[in-house]
Amino acid sequence: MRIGIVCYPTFGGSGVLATELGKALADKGHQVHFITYQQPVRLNVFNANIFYHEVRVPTYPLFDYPPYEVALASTMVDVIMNHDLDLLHVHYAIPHASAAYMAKQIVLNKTGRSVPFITTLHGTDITLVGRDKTYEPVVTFSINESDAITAVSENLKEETFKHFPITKEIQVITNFVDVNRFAKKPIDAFRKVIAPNGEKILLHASNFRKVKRVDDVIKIFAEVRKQIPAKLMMVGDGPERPSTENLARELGVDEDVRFVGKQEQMEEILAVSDVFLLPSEYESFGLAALEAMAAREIVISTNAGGLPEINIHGVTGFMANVGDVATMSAFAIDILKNEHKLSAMKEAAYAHATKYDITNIIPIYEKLYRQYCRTGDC
Ligand code: GMT
Repeated sequence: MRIGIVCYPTFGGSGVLATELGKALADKGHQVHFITYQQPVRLNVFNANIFYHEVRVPTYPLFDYPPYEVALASTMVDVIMNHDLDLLHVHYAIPHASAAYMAKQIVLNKTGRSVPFITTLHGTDITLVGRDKTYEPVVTFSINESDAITAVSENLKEETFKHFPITKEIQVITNFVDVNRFAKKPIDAFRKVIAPNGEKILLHASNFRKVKRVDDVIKIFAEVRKQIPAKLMMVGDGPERPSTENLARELGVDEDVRFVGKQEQMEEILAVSDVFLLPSEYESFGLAALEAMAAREIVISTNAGGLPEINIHGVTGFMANVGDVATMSAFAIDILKNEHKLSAMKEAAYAHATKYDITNIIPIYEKLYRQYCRTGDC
């Protein structure tokens, strides 16, 4: 099949997922065309089946806001027509679904061909941004106009129906992980650099937005640090980072916390860590937690959104209510003091992650594509 993938090219979960999906489809012989404003961060391999089309947004002094959605829809039209795409798969509704709708109408008008588009809902496009009444009518319309709609968790499907008048079925296709890539042997030398005296290593990775409650990560670590020699790695970057660094200083744990910024080789970092902390206000799924589990790391998270669908309390990690720092700290202290239980739970986390292995999920997307593919030979 010839598939167009539209996503955010940054470190966010939806872009990561879309890129990994495209790479896997290309490996299976499909022709994949990424349409984004930048090379996606995980699109770091050469594959003859992968094409990248940059969306350029010409500026003009009149524009306070360059019309990205228009540029995106026009690029979609160009790629559909010149590469004879069978379908478009857009990740994150805003503004990708409405741009896809526009592109579809233009191609239909020009050629009489109806090119299907599939919209995958990822999280904040529904639970945060999309619900803003400035965007809601366009979001609702373009989701309903999608030929197929998928959501990355049961929780996100429920949230979508709760907050938008959606008239179509939403298929849940969960996020996935390439277990082979993440189940790496820890590099001892690397572990020693971070924890020279054999300290336990806790990890958090996100885009440091409010919804991630990064302050809670520092507060949990400060409690753990009172009882156990430990280090904390903070991966990623975003608006909350400066205040989080301040908090680490205020709580006197800054010597043991490393803010390492955005990292491409997450698997090396995950492999040496013991506990992944994700105290988010909301996660539709929590892809970062799944990648951690695949790397044999246990997850201590909140029970918000779709997290209970992947983090099994007492098996793959532990959960508490949003903001319940005391309980999350107690879970972390308890498990880090019990080496035997920690090892067993790490294996359980890994075993659970294998259920979400990329090889199980890609065929589900291929099946969906075949249902909508315009040519009979798909
Ligand atoms: O987590 C973020 O803020 C980034 C965001 C995105 O769209 O890039 O992530 C959302 O999509 C991910 C991939 O499906 C999910 O794993 C995340 O849970 C979800 N984030 C939220 O719902 C806050």
